[in-house]
Amino acid sequence: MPTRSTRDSAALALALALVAAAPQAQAVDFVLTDVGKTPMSAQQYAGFQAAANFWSGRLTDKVTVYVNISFSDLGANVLGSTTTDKTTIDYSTLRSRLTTDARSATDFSAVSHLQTGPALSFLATQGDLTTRLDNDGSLNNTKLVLTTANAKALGLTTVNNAGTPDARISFANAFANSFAYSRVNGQVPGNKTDFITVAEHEIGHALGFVSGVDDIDFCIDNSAQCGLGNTVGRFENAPWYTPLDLFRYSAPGVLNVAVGGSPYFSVDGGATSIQPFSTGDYHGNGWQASHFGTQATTLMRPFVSAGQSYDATASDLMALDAIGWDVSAAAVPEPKVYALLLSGLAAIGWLRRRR
Ligand SMILES: [Ca+2]
Ligand SMILES: [Ca+2]
Ligand SMILES: [Ca+2]
Repeated sequence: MPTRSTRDSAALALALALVAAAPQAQAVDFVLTDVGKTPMSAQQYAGFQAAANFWSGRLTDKVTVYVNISFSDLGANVLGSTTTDKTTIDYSTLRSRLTTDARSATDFSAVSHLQTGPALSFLATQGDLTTRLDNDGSLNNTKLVLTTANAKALGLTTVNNAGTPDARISFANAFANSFAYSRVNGQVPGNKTDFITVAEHEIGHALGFVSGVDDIDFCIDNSAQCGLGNTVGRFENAPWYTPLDLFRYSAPGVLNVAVGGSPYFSVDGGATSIQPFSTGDYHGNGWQASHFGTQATTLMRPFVSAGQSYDATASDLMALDAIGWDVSAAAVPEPKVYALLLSGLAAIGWLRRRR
């Protein structure tokens, strides 16, 4: 059965043929494949396509990201969930890729503040939930994990295709009727959750807005499930942390990938806080660490309230910029996005499923 993506490709090819003389802007391309038991309605699919188009309008890397999408049964109060394909990389290789990929002021600041040498030094949570300065050069210091989409943004090749997608994004059947699938004048009704906002958020995770702190947080209490023993040092000899974790600071010069605490996103070695991060579902602030904090309205904060509509803010774009995406210079968000304040409406969590 042809997928929607196949049909879209055909339509796109025709459109390109008709405007072949016009120069095409470079942009990240998404191949969406609906794999749900019950296929999405045309309206639902169009909502997801709008979210993908948003990112294509902001990111100029000439790469193709394969995303399988579906509606399925998710946990209570979970709107959407993303699982990603991942790959590992030596820290020194990652640093050199980030340096080669640098285009923006954010990038140049970010790479100039990266630690030198083959091994990172950071504050990290141990198996007994204590935190220590880990500068012992073991595998968790020298190797990192990144989503395959993030790897592509850094010019690395991966084996992904529609059969082995970069990400699988699911939306909750339970909320199918609570979502608004399109915006009217940029808004959704007060009693509806903006599907486009949720889809953009989940794509943000797929693109690499993820933290290894969540895996540590989970594996502290689920050692066997994580294939680990019970030693205090059980997190030492595997890669856990991500490119985004290179910008997780708790003070100037203090890289901090511990669960809990008060880490923030910084691209100048911790001197300036762009946004606080959330710090862990189980042993942190109650929200997965793969998010900004709850204080400000950002796309990558951990929840969205009914009636709210927003896209990536400057902070969200800066994070993706720093980890290897090329952000369009024209993509500076309108200042009004900062004026949105948390409403009193009940928040609904969203979840990045663990590996
Ligand atoms: Ca170590
Ligand atoms: Ca960049
Ligand atoms: Ca790039």
